[in-house]
Amino acid sequence: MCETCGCGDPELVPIEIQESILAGNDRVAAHNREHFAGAGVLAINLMGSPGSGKTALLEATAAAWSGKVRLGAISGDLATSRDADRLKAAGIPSLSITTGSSCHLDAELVHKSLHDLDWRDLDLLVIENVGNLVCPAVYDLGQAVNVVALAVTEGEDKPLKYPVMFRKADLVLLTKTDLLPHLEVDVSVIEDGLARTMPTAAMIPVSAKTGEGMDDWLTWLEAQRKAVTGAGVSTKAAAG
Ligand SMILES: Nc1nc2c(ncn2[C@@H]2O[C@H](COP(=O)(O)OP(=O)(O)OP(=O)(O)O)[C@@H](O)[C@H]2O)c(=O)[nH]1
Ligand SMILES: [Zn+2]
Ligand SMILES: [Zn+2]
Ligand SMILES: [Zn+2]
Repeated sequence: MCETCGCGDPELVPIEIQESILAGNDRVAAHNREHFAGAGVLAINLMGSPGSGKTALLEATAAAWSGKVRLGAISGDLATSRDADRLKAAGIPSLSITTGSSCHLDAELVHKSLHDLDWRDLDLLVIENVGNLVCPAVYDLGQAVNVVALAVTEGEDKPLKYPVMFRKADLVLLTKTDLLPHLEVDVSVIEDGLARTMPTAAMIPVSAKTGEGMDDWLTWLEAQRKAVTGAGVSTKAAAG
C-alpha cells in the first residue's frame, strides 16, 4: 500500500519513523500555511472516498461562481491528470500531483506544486486529495479547513467506520443527493454518525447534478474566507 506512511502498519514503518515523518510534514505544512495566509488565499483540503464526487463538486462550484471568485485547484491522483484536466476544462486553473503509489498528498508535494501555479492571485485554493478515507486526514497540508465529500451511496455507517477522517472534518458535504429517491438511505443515521465523530457537526447536502445545496456551500465558503482573511471572497476578482 502506502510506501510513505505504511498506512499505520508499525511492521511496515516503525512508529518512531512514522512520528518523525509526521513531524517533518507538520513543519512544511506550517510553512505552506504561512504562504497562504500571507497571500490571503483560503486553502481547503477536500477529501473523501474514490468517486465520492469531489471533482464534480468543484466543476459545479466553478459554474455557480463563474467570474465572481478566483478559484484554483491542485488535484492529487495516483496515476493520471484526469481531474486537473476536467477542472481546467471547467475554467479552474489547476495542477495535477501524481503520487504514484502513495495514497495521500503531503505538505512537501503541495509546496513543490505551488511553484507551478499562480496561486497568489486566487481567493480560494482547493486541494483535492487522493480518494481515500484514511491517510489524507493524517497529513496536514497547510490548509485552513478540511472538507469531506461523503456520497449518499457510500453507506450510512461510514462516519463511525472511518472516524479518523471525520474527526478532522470542518464540514461534510453529503454528495449526490439526487440519488436519494433510488436508495434506502436514512440521512438521519449519517447525521448521527457525524455528531459522534466531528468536533462540531456540520453537514451540507449537495448535488452537483441538480445544483441542490450549492447556495449553502457557497455561503459556507464565503464565511470561511471572511474568518481566515477578514475579507469577502470577491476581493481579488473585483480588483482585477
Ligand atoms: N448522480 C450524481 N452523480 C454524481 C454526482 N457527483 C458526481 N457524480 C458521479 O460520480 C462519479 C464520480 O465523480 P467524481 O467527481 O469523479 O468523483 P471524485 O471524488 O472526484 O473521484 P476521485 O477523484 O477518483 O476520487 C462520476 O461518475 C460522476 O458523474 C452527483 O451529484 N449526482
Ligand atoms: Zn498513506
Ligand atoms: Zn515556501
Ligand atoms: Zn476527483
